[in-house]
Amino acid sequence: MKEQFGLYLIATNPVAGYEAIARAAVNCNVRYLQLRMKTTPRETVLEMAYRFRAITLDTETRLIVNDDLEIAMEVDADGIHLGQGDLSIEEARRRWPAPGKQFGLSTHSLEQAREAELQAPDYIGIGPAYPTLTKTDADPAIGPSETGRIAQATSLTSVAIGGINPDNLPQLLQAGATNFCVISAVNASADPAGAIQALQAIWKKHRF
Ligand code: TZP
Ligand code: MG
Repeated sequence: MKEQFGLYLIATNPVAGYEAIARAAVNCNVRYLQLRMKTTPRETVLEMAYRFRAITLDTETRLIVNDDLEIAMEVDADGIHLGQGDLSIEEARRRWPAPGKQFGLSTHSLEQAREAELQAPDYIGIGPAYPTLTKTDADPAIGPSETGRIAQATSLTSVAIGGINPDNLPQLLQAGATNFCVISAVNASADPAGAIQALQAIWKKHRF
């Protein structure tokens, strides 16, 4: 069953602070919250992952850890997000057999989305939909039409990502994207709850 939940939030360098953005996600019932601290020492990431676990425990918000399976397992997160060059979904599931854990995979083309169906992650990321400055090694943007086409073509739950903001979100949803993921549109805001609510309101109005 393809899930529809709207916003998937990644926490990376939030101007309001990591705990404030995590609390905002929980208060706004955001379905997925991913901790993504790529350039931070592992000890600090682990510490923050424990804090995120405490904030999201017994809430509607699923805590996903980016890249690091050991941290995800240690804090008993709800899942892990992996890229094309990371551990395979199969290997991650083998190493983390706890029931109900979510395994996400980034894809950048229809071909990769088709290939992902064979690996059966719980969801795929699709993008970058638009150019992004947040991920320095991001693939070239595939554009809203292609992002929407892949979201419609795949049998997997999907999340569009890359350069998404309140101005371009309607166009992306009209093109067929179902769920969407942002970093800067919420992390750059001093009022993360306000930014989340604005995006979710657009999603509710323009989803189909
Ligand atoms: N993967 C593809 S684009 C991207 C990631 C992690 C960055 C998204 O950040 P932003 O600020 O929403 O463009
Ligand atoms: Mg990765």
